[in-house]
Amino acid sequence: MSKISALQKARSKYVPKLPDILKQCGPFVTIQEGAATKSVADQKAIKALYPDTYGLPVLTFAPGQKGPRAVQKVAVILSGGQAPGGHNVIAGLFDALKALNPNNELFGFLGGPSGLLEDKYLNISAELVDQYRNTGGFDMICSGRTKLETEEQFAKVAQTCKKHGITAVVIIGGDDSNTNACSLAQYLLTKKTGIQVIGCPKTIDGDLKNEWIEVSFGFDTATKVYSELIGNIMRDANSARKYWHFIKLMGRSASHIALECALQTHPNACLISEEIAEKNISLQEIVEKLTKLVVKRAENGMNFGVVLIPEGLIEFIPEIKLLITQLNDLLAKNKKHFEALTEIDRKIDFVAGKLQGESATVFAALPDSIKAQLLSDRDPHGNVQVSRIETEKLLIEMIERRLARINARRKNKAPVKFSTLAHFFGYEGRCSAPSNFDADYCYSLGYTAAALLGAGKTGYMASVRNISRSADKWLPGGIPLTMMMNIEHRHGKDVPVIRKALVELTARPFRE
Ligand code: FBP
Repeated sequence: MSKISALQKARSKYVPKLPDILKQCGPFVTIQEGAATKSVADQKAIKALYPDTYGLPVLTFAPGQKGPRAVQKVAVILSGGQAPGGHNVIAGLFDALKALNPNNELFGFLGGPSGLLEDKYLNISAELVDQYRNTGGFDMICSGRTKLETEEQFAKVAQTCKKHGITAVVIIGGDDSNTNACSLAQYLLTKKTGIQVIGCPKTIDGDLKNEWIEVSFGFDTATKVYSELIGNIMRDANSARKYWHFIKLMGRSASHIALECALQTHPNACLISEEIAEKNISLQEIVEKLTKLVVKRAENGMNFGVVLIPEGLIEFIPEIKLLITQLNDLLAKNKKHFEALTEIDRKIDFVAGKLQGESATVFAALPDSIKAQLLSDRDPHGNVQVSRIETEKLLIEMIERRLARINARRKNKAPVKFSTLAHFFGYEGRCSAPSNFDADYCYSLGYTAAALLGAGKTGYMASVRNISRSADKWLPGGIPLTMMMNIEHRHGKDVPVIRKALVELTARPFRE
């Protein structure tokens, strides 16, 4: 049996579409500069932190003079969670760099930002790129979640670049990774290294978007894959008529994925974290509402249904949010003692003994499995790893408890049946082969990044706009990274970050 299926072979031959301007003149563009920009908020503070990249204009492309440009050696990294189309960004970048000058070289640093720090890389060749065109995953050079944020780390990156004569770094990542790209660009300017930095908007979560970045790549494919799976489950539920399916969907913070899948599939219920937070809805109220739905459908003879749950929900439920904040503080203050406890039961008892007020009551009421998950390791950014918290099972268990009380009172009526299945759709969607949209969009983003490098730009994110139209009408260009930034309070400190886009309750998708 051949290792590559006929479908994969056919898929690898797909030729991604480019916007007209890039199709006509390749990466040889003339840069057109818009007016000076400002950050989305906290202008004074952001300007002070990024004096050399603050206020840069938005860039658009016009046809430029063809002819070889100065030789460049470019480093590329994939940062954070996988998203369909990452390999096509690299393919677009590679093809455009070679078009700018056949002697250009592309270094793929391995395992995300840590590859740059530890000088682990491979030379990206045409043969290698050809193996990965239109494929899912990030396995060509792999990814990682190391943060690039200290002076010491920036100095190491500069050292790695100097060692290989690298003239530019392309960071393909989400809001945190592009925040790091912004700081790295400023550092390299301050040190007068001449090394350029360009970011690319990646994340299936869809929360790296704004007026200029219409969508992050991977969102389109992941939501299509999840929607197909959800649709299959809905058909099964409707055929067997005996299970309630509780499906948790990825999306660390924002509920864009759950909302988009709900719009595509019309489940019986879909929770949206942003609405829960905005309307201050408690866990008890969520359970009450879902229980009512189960009872109502049972009374119509339908002991089945589908509920979508965004992965980040737990952190948006007001009383759990407070609990998590207190747990973070408590674990930070008692780190040594806590880590010395080897058994999870003792960790739970230790924390329960220290929590106070409402948080103590909330923690006590949670099933032990969820308590343990809330105490598990934080990610490198200090966040609770929501993908490991089984919110779908928590809701099932709480609804079961509530139904047991209701059934005990339903003397002359049949008890409400509630057979459940819990699912988590996450990893299986984010490494799928890219949709045609993501294949084209990613290739165009990589190509755009190379055009920006060819024009000598730094501190920009590659952007391709007008994406609701066909690819020929897309508008490539560059958006200053500082423009998307503001100051936020994270883990006890005020820090500059790219503003995350959450679901807006007044916008059309949610209203729909
Ligand atoms: P990015 O924001 O880095 O793109 O990651 C998105 C994501 O897929 C989230 O939806 C999920 O919470 C997280 O990654 C899971 O992280 P990990 O891969 O470290 O388990």
